[in-house]
Amino acid sequence: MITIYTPDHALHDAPHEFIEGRLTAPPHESPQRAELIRAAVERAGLGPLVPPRAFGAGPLRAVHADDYLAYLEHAYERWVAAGGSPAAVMPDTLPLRWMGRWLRRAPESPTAAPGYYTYDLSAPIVRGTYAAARASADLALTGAALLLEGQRAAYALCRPPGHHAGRDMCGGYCYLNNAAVAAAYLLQATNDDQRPAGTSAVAILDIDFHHGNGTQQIFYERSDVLFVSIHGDPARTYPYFAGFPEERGEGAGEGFNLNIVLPNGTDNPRYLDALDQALARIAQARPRFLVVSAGLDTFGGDPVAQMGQEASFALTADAYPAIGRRIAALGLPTLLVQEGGYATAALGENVVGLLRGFAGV
Ligand code: OKP
Ligand code: ZN
Repeated sequence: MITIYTPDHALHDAPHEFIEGRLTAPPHESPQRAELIRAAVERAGLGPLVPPRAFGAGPLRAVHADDYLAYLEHAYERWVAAGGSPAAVMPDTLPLRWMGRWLRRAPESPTAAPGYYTYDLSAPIVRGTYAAARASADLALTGAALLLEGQRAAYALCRPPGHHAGRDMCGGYCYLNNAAVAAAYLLQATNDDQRPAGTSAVAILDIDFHHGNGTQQIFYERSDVLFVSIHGDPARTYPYFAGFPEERGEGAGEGFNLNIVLPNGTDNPRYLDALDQALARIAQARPRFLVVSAGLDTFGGDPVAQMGQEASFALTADAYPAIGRRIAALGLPTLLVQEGGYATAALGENVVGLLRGFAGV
């Protein structure tokens, strides 16, 4: 298994995060996570570690709005120049339902613009955030390119993660949607006109504990990318406002979005059953490529999944090799993209378990 890695992830190092009204430090999504995973992957001798190639902003535009990309690139310097706290960009005014009618464009003020492009208080922007997010997307794109060149699989050790980032919104530690960008890039190798009805050229399987609301939004009205997500009940956990089973896609995308919700305390057997159901849907779509949003926060005791009184899963380390094996059994060229996973003592071994299971070693 090829792992694509860059130390540039560390350019994104947020000073704090809000959890239930408390400003807490350090944030759960930290540079240490990626370094722990890199060390474990190296120790396990799973295969080469390769650096990303530089793709430029072009492939990002297939997924993200131009104004959002420009915002992300300049948000920090403009915020600081306008008197915002140098600790991090963080909105203080968020347009909610009643403002929808008048919500057409971002405010010109650099201290107000974050309210337009941010939907929670879990996505602070610091000086290096944009560079790190670009590097993270380049990892996923490099993995996609390797699949196009004939590799069976690749693992992009992405950080910051991506699956909560929408077309023009950051949130939930995510700025650029790495999995979505890779999926859109893989579409270039597929011929849409010749695709039989009911099939998708690319499938995204999201196994992070949290629903991939950004990915769902990006592909909601499209049939060329099937989105299947297994996650905690949004009635009881982040991202709260999306991820329900009745969200099945719209227009041309109807039937190409599948949300599988599992209860609080879900254990290995229950999870693997749901995974089989997800994989059956993917097999039915006969995609040419699979992108996996690989979050490890389904692990029992994960501190982000288990925030406050909220629901979480109870998978053990044994689950991850089994998950990897089952995904590999689809027989598709597969890009694994790192998403969440915050139980740092077990994170490296759980990633290794997933990759070993996939590789059958
Ligand atoms: C990112 B990923 C709960 C606040 C939650 C954000 C969690 C982001 C999870 N009240 N904050 O692992 O899917
Ligand atoms: Zn998560």
